[in-house]
Amino acid sequence: MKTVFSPRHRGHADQLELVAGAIVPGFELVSRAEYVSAQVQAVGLGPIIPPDEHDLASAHRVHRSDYLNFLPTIWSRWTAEGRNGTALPFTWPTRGLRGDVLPEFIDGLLGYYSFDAGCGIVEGSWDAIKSSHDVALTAAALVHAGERAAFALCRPPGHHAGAGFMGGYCYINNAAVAAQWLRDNGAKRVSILDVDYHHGNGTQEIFYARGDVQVINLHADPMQEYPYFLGHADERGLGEGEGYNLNYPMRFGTDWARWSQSLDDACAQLADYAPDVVVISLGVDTFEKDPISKFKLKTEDFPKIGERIARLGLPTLFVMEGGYAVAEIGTNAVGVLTGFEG
Ligand code: Q9C
Ligand code: ZN
Repeated sequence: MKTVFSPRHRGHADQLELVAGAIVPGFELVSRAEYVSAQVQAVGLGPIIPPDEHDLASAHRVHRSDYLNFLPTIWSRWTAEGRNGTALPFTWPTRGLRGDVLPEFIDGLLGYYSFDAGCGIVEGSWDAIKSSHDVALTAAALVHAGERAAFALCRPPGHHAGAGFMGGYCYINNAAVAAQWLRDNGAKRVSILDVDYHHGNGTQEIFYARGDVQVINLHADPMQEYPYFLGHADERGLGEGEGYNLNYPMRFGTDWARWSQSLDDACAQLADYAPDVVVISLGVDTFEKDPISKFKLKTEDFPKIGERIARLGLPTLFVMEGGYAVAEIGTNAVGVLTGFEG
């Protein structure tokens, strides 16, 4: 299959994040995407092509316009206050505070448009965010044009980004925008299957009241793990979306034997929905050596994920999400893709 990849992700670099009471170098490293790209070449998965420029029309259909308009302005607002380094929020509109009045000052705006301090912004961030969006849509267009599958090597990732906020290293929800674009270009139903270790809270929120996009998440139980405040099994969709959101929370220590049972069940539900196309939110932070995660999948398990997805027999768009064991991220992510190809 073809891989779509942009070197413009490299400008999103050296971001700091808040971990266990300290501001530290972020886990979402430039080298992540470089290792995956190198492994695509090493195994001869297929050509690596650059993205086409896409407008933000489909993005505006899944994100709030005020949020999308804010994102490219963050760095200039930050530096206008004489600051450098990483732009980060430190206060958020939780219960008991006004969520309906937009502050004017950058610190208030950063908090208003985020749900954690996991989304640092540096000078090159917006260009990287936009390139990641373009990567997802270029790969979606390949599948739309008849390719059985395509790989969007997105960086930064997207699945924690909601309609109006960033969080968890995610700014634009690349998988959601791609799913919307596929709907806008002829697909009647789209399924998003999210296999990242963390619950894709943004994707769930965006499609929660819609029946035309099925969202299925396999993830660490939010009782134990980030993002903590969404991803429980009783979240099944709302209104027309009732029954089209499915969550498979799993406990710390989950291994292939348990995880693959959830995958099998999820694939059966997906097949029942009979979508025209499948979008896989491909995180490989389920790996046993991932530095921020607590599942136990082994390198040999990742090709089996791809094999199971291939058995659905549907056009498939893979969108890169998380995975922080940088030395193994290429082997594991590309392992899913070679497993898919058989
Ligand atoms: N010790 C994705 O995998 N930070 N995002 C957790 C860090 C949030 C992960 C605390 C992790 C977000 C796309
Ligand atoms: Zn993750």
